[in-house]
Amino acid sequence: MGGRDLVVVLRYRKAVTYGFHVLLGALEEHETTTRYDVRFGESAESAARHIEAGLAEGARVLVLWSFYSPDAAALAAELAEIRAIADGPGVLHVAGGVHATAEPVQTLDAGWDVAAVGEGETTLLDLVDAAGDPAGITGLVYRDAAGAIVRTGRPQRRPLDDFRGFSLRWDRFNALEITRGCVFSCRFCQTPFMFSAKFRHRSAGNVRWHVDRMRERGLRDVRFITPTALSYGSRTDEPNLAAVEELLACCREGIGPNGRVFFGSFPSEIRPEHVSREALRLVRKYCANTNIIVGAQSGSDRVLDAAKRGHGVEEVRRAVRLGVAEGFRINVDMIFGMPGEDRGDVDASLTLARELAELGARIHAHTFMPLPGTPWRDAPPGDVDPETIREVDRLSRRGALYGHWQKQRDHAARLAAAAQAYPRPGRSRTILPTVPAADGCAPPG
Ligand code: B12
Ligand code: SF4
Repeated sequence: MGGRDLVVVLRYRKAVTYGFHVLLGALEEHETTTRYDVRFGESAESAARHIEAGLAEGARVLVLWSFYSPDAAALAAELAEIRAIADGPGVLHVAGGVHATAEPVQTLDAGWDVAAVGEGETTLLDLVDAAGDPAGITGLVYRDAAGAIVRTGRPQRRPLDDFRGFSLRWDRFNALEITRGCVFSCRFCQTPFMFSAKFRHRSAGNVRWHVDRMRERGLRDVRFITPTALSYGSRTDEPNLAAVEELLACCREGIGPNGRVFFGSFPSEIRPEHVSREALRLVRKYCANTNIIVGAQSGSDRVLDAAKRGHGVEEVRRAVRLGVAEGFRINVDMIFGMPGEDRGDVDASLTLARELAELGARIHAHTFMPLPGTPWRDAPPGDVDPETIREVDRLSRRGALYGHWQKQRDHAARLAAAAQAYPRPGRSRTILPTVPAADGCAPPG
């Protein structure tokens, strides 16, 4: 067991795993002189035990955390718990992912030693090469000995084909990321700000390599991570159906007769204006899903404009009708409580929800959350009045509506309080648009 320079402990939670799997996929192919080992801390207690063991072996211990904003506060409490059990100068807690990227200083103040910002592949490989010493590694934010914030800059954004989309060595599989970044810029969403406002697609050949490996391992279901499914292969806001067909055909063939391909269902939602008969027929031809998810977000064109969605309500109606006509079950994402939404807008959303439910769609209701890393980070938390809640409940009882929108109300309030505690330079809550503002799926998470 001895002779290791570095023990990498993942605080591995079932809720958020994909980012870690992608990082492990990059690590398994990386040649380094550092002698390291990776261990999975599936609970606070097991993470603490791995840290203790690493220290006992005389290794430096790099503890990696990956989480989204709503979990940040609870995990900060867990970090303190772990530190109370196992800690030492050789232990470095690094938080990465969407929250750490958007709020690095909040992350440090919450107790982590280092915040990793942006895409993590090269950052992690550099950290492993340096046996866990963060000094000078690009993509990090930390405090120096005097307590001043050090920012080492954003890591390079590399082509998706450069790294594996899951980990063979550690046997960790997930929906395959086929597209990173997004040309739309919906004000409630972090994706284009995290990964850039351009699409980067994994090539069909590279996707096929992954599908072949999955089949060899006896895995049967192929799913995709993408901000907007029908944008695969496109550089613009228009779909590229030829590229989509090439992708689906090669996955269908690769996974074999007993396998299944899912496209247009979570986590690969479809924008409403991209829904066409031709696109739906491609899904039916190659895929196993009988449902698709379409992002509507609001039944008010005014709110959609303010959110810079890049489509209107009519496109949503058309998408649902087409989907139903082609025999799909349609799930429609809607957000209640968006900034500037007034009673008339809420009524318009409820009317649309009822109309789509009549057509046979199911509404996936969300409460607006002012998410870090989005243009609406400083907006007031989404609130939903009792009357709307009653109507939404009626739709839920009919099975026409689902979602964690009540829980999201609590998240929203906490995020708004955190945003107020960390005002962005030059910004204040008063500059929020109460309505129109004119940039462009569903809340992808
Ligand atoms: C898949 C997904 C989910 C899945 C996750 C499944 C899983 N087992 O991992 C599920 C359904 C659980 C989910 C849930 C939610 N999600 Co979600 N989800 C996504 C989605 C579509 C893809 C995320 C992903 O895996 N991307 C691919 C991986 C490779 O990217 P990544 O995780 O960011 O990791 C990279 C970097 O961040 C970094 N990195 C990540 N971790 C670490 C750690 C270290 C140490 C380092 C160095 C680097 C690093 O390196 C990775 C490779 O470059 C994104 C939108 C998008 N297109 O990105 C939303 C997104 C992440 N979700 C979001 C949200 C808000 C939620 C929910 C709160 C929504 C809700 N229903 O209430 C919940 C919260 C769940 C929770 N407990 O935290 C937001 C997060 C914004 C924020 N600031 O928090 C996003 C960005 C969408 C949006 N609206 O903007 N989600
Ligand atoms: S909501 Fe979807 S389309 Fe809009 S910016 Fe986010 S990922 Fe892109």
